[in-house]
Amino acid sequence: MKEAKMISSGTKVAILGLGISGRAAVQYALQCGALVRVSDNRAEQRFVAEEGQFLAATGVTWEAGGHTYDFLREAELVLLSPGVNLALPLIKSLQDGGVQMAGELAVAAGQLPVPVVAITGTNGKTTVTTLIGELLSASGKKVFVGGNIGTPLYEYLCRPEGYDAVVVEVSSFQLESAGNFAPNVGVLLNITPDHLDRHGSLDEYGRVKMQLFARQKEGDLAVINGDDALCRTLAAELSGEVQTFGIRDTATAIIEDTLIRLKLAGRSEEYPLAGTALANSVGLQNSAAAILAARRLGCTPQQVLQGLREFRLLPHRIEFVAEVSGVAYYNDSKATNTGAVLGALEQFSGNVILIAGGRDKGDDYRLLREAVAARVRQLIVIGEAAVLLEKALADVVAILPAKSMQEAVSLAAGSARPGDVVLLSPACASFDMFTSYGHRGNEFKKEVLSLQTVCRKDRGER
Ligand code: UMA
Repeated sequence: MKEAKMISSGTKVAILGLGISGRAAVQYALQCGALVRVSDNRAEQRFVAEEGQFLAATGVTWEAGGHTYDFLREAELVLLSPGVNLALPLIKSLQDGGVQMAGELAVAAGQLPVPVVAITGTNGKTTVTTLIGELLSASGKKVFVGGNIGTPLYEYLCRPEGYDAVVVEVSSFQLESAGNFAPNVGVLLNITPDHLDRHGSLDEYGRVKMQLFARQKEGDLAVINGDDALCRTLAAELSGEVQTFGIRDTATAIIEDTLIRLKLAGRSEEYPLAGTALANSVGLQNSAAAILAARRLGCTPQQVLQGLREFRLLPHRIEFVAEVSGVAYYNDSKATNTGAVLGALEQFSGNVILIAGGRDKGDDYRLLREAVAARVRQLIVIGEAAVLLEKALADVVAILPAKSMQEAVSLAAGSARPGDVVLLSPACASFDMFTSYGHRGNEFKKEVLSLQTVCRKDRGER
């Protein structure tokens, strides 16, 4: 049921941060008839160069080079971009002055008249969001897929017509300002250390993740990873309906080798996934979560199985790039925390040449020690976190530093023997050397493919 809108004609709205989310917030607020102003921390010259066209087209009032109290206190409501840290003293001052704060989930709350599935977790969010979207589409539904995946929910709010369901990827940043947002199905995939530079501790990060379920009502469902100890502990506090997935026979969706067995309302359903892109430990967990959500939203077992079989993995997630001189190269640039790297290393039996490093997010790289000792023969470190990785792992693996992706791939090729795997799985953000994890992954692929060309030429092939 729809509730009163947070923004209506004449509401004074300030948007904090003009990125993907902020620009969509501006469009939505203007559509509602609000009086809109924008505040961004980019230096004015850069801000005008990057956003000038948008500012001119929308005609909004703006400030750049930082956020000021005087500019923002003119607003009744501040819409926060996910990248804005709520611990900023300015936010507290504005709240004390009676200004309301909201993120896109809070604005969307009560404005989503169709079933909503929201997916969070440290790793796998984008894959599971895409997968659930595809499973629902396969059952004939028109689905809006958005959120942290890259299409803000504001876009749905601007044009909601015709959709039968909303599937939204939700980050911990977004959950900090989620207001009354309550999905009909909330999915928690896993919790391992990430973004600790913002959340401060794993406990706090876990607490924020649980906000996904905080406002759920009777009839709503929480889907939780039953193999993840922290998820299990936190889920024990939930009072609503919970379904779990994992290898335990108490789970609602049990993973047995490459089969997923569902126990729903006393009936058993089987989803054999051998031979599909999802038939590995990470893929099976993601599939089990997606099956529970899709079945809850009315997809038939046949539609679900067909959708799972047709699913193709997204780029930069343990993506096979090429085989060069008997060595397989994999791009896992999306692995920006230790949990994701552990998941990737699990896919290989050993003889891994691992390329890792980038911008540190406060993760503890000692969590990698056991897996690296067991499976990695050579570690190549890049970026700002190189020293931290060396400190955490130098006594369990041989380490070489590289200054660029080209040097990293070249060193990896020099160390690798036929049968080895070269894996880019950085455990860090990309922004010290690249514009995004996608850029980093593409640079890796470019270097691998040029290596392949050189090797072919050396062998006299075309
Ligand atoms: N800015 C300020 N003040 C601040 C912080 C940022 O003015 O205190 C400005 C900066 O100039 C910046 C702009 O705000 O250019 C962008 O804001 P943002 O960092 O919130 O990023 P958006 O472009 O709006 O993208 C956000 C998400 N980004 C983050 O959470 C950091 C995107 O997730 C998301 O796809 C997009 O909204 C649409 O919903 C990215 C991400 O890295 C992919 N997410 C993290 C993750 O997946 O782990 C959480």
